[in-house]
Amino acid sequence: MTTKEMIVTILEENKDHYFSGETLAAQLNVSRAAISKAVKELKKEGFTIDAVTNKGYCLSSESDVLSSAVIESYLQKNGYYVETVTYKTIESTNQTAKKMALDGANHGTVVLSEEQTQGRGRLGRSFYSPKNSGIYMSIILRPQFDMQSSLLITTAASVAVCRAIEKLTRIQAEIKWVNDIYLNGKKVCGILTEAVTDFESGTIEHIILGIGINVTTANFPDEIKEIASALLNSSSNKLTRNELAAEIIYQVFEITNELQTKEFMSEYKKRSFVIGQKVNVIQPTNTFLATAIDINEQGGLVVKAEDGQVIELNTGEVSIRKV
Ligand code: BT5
Repeated sequence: MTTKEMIVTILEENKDHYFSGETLAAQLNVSRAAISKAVKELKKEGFTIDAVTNKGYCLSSESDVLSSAVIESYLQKNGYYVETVTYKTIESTNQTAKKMALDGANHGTVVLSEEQTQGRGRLGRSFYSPKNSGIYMSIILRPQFDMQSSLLITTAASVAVCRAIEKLTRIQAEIKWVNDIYLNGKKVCGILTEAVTDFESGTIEHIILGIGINVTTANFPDEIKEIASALLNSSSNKLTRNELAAEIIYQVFEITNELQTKEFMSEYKKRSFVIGQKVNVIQPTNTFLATAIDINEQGGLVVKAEDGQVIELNTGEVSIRKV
């Protein structure tokens, strides 16, 4: 870690607490001039650091800048040593992560960005990703598990995101099959999983797990303002996006241990708000009304059509709307 990264990690983990230049210099074994120079650079990067004579430096509780050093530090405390890369702006973290995976990036590498200019949803849809208010990230996974278990990663990731949100905010978010997280009837998070398979062996080489969360996002564009919302109100928010991103990454790593046993499936069902609801099933060539009755062991949605026929829908090309 550079001096700058070490300072920001100390300050972010002790927000509103002052550290003198002398204390930081001694702790990091560098000169006070090096501390002062690093603080100046951090301010330029957007961190709100107060510098008060005789008290020292303090990161304001309003400061909320994504930082790889801070995220990695949170993860290390939980036993995960992975590389994270943070951009100010990028077309799509999934796209960059895919390139990095092809270039040999390690299992667990994470790409994050403050903003995406071409954030992607499923089936060619887009994901609105404005700067400074959301978390847009892609985790590269090189699965040790079989194909069937790998297919459940989106289902598992939805539970992992809910666990992280609940742990840090006590908010109980709900899941709309298959990949959306909802709060008070509005979407706050979407997940896009893309897998690269080895054609000859039929095994999965790597998975790009893309997660987009509206943390304090406001002013959604007209097309989505009725359906989209943010997880937190920016004025009452004390949680940093670094903490939330790190917790989500941690929960994703942890839940991959449940892929074979499928332990998380009962939690997925409990958190799912479509079971028992009337839904409109939208397939590429067909749309029909049905009642959602269950989620099967493969993460598929089991619906009962109006003619009584029970149909199991797989995640691929199907969308549902509540009616
Ligand atoms: C998704 O697709 O919701 C998956 C979104 C995944 C985004 C992440 S961000 C990091 C990574 N890099 C990427 O490029 N993507 C991933 P889908 O289920 O197809 O939903 C897309 C639909 O959600 C759109 O057609 C809109 O109706 C709505 N939508 C778009 N932006 C939204 C937002 N910010 N919040 C809530 N809803 C949104």
